Formats: sequence, C-alpha cells, structure tokens
Amino acid sequence: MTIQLGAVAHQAVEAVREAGEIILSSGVHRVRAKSASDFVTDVDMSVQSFLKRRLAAIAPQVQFMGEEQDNSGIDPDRPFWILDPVDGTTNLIHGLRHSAVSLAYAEGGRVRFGVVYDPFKGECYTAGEGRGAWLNGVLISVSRAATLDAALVATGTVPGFKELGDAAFRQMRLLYDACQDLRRSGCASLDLCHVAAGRLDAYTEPMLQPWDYAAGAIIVSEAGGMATTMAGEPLPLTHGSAILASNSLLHAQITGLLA
Ligand code: LIP
Repeated sequence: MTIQLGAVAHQAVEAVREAGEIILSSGVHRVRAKSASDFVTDVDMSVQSFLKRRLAAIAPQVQFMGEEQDNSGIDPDRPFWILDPVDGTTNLIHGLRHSAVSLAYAEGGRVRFGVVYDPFKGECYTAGEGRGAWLNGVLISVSRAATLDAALVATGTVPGFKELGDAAFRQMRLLYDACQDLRRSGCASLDLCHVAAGRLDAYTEPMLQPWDYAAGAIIVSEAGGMATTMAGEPLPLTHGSAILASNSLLHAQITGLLA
C-alpha cells in the first residue's frame, strides 16, 4: 500500500467532516448548468477546492479525481482520491437538505477506503477494505430481506441523461410491481449508505459516475452487501456505469427481474 491507510483515512474523515460544515454554513449563490438537469454550484466548487488542498497536504503522492474538474490526466495505475464534493447538488439548490460529501481512495484498480458524510443528519459512514462498515463509529450491516415483496428499493432517474429516461422508468415499473415500494432521494451516495445500514434493501440507477458511487460501494460491500454493474461486475473507476447495490440476498433476483 502506497500510504499508511489507517492514519491517512482518519485525517481524510476529519477533512470531509469539515467540508460538510462548508455545506451547512454556505448558501447557494451561483448555479451553472453543466448540461440539462446537471448542475454545479459555488458550494460544490468551494468544497472541492477545500478538500483538494487538504488531501494534498495529507498524502501529496496521491492523485485527485473530482467531479468538478477535468480528470483526463488521472493515471488509474497509481493511487487516486475520488471526490463528489456535493452529491445531491439539485437537492441542495432546492433546499431539500439531503446531500453528502463522498470521498474514496483507490489503489491497484480498486477502492480501499470510503467515507460519505451527511452534514444535515450528522451521519458519517466509513469503510476500509476488510475492516467493516461504520456509521458514526457503530458497525452497520445490510438488511436480511430475502424476497422482493419485502424489499424497499431506491432508484434513480438519470436526469443528466434524459435519453436513458425510458429505461429508468421501465426499470422502476418492474420494481414497483415486484417490491414493497420505491424511493428516489437524488443522492446516490446516501442511497448506497442506507443499503449498507439496512434502511434500504437495494438501490439501482441506469447511469452514475465513479464519484457518485466509489465510496458508497465499499461501504455496502463491507456491510455484507454487493455493489456491482448490472452484469454483476466490479464498478469501473474511470468512467460511468449503471449500478445495482443490494443486501446480497436480493442481487440475483433483481438482475433477473431487470434483464
Ligand atoms: C446525483 C446523484 C443522483 C443522480 C443524479 C446526480 P450529483 O449526483 O446522486 O442519484 O440521479 O443524476 O448524478 O450530480 O448531485 O452529485
């Protein structure tokens, strides 16, 4: 391992918590549309700049991938951070108070550590490879729901990819007919953490980016769940993908339903 993960992870969690305070203390003053229904605010930029500086001081040899910058120079064969400074930007713009800071550390082609912090609820989710998943220092685990008719499932509507809208709503109808009910929060990283904590039984969305899911995926897997592509493969870290996360018991049932 390139870094002493324990010490670096502890400092990274502290930096992410401080970044969460920027979200709480800043109002949104500027909004820019990157594409239809995909926005960035001055708060996203402030959080990304803050964490880029702090992480460079903590581990200068580690590259930095952030949602709000050009990442074409990232060498995936060398360690890199993966940051979504404000996951749930549209929620933030509308004052919905359901957004998170999502940070992962990747080395050797896989995520080794992740932290997702919800500043509105004061809930900090962390996971290290082989070290379990934690919520505010308490071990968490996925639900035991074994059949779809007992499952509460979160979905996504891919607002930045309207061409995938028909596929998203087709998936939702199939899940709506098979499951107990659906939820759509607008914050993928918290949907993943809620699967890890057993509050949701699964989550799927037809297209997400690595910064949306990299941290949440290891938190799910360390909590006993699975977070994969729709084909059950590891999620890519250099480009976007459809995602399915579950408590493991439901994974094959959902991939079969949505095939
Ligand atoms: C959002 C995700 C959400 C997805 C949106 C967007 P952002 O992240 O959390 O699940 O449906 O399209 O990607 O853009 O707010 O960081």
